[in-house]
Amino acid sequence: MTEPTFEFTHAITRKPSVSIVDGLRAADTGTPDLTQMLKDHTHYVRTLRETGAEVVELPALEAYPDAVFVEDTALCLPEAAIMMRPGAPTRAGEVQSMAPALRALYDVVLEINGPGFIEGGDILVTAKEILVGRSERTDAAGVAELTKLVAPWGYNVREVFTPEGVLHFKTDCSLLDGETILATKRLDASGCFEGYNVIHTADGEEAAANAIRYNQFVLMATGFPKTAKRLRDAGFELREINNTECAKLDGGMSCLSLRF
Ligand code: CIR
Repeated sequence: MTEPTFEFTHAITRKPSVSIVDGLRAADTGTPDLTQMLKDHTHYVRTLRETGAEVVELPALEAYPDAVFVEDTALCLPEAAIMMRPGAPTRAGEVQSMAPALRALYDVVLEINGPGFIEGGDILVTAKEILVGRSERTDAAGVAELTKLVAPWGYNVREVFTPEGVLHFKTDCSLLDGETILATKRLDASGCFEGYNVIHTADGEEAAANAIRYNQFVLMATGFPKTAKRLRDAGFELREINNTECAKLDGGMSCLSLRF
């Protein structure tokens, strides 16, 4: 039986653009270096392909500095793709630029029409439900519209909350398998993962929480040895990828792809 939450045949990515230096960020920790980011992006795409999946690499979009973070533009389920409605005004136009790629691969493409907002980074699909974290980018109306759109397929959407000062729900957690979640202690403390197996990021390594399970691999950012050991000890096969440049823009492993 396939596990639709982490066994995938496709991914969509987008190359970073020269305008990446203007990407949104909560704090200035330095200008992202495009050459390094391109190198890391190539490594990321190659790693996804290593699993046998087909990876579509869309061209850079100069008009949208954050467009490399494709995850925020759509939710990809086995039954349909749902185009999001980003809460960041500078990112709204990215959705229509993603639409043709989704229509080429999906028979059913739906859309969040508003008035609410929702970004893919706030959505974690597990084996039993879809968790959506309200955040600065995702509001109650956005969650409500998604809930209605996915109900016909029997999905249960549960609204949860992204900790104050954290960009997206998945900034602080990732799915490792249908029932196992990697999370920061601060997010787990909210009680949102009751009933799941939770592996915590090590203290001081909170930025390791944004990882992805993609087929046989867990892709995580390099530089978090204690968390990496915890994952290896739990039996996961890791692929570590440099994330220093995306991290300057609050981005990580999940943000860089749509997976289905
Ligand atoms: C933003 O602020 O929208 C981008 N600089 C980072 C987006 C990260 N995306 C994600 O976590 N899914």
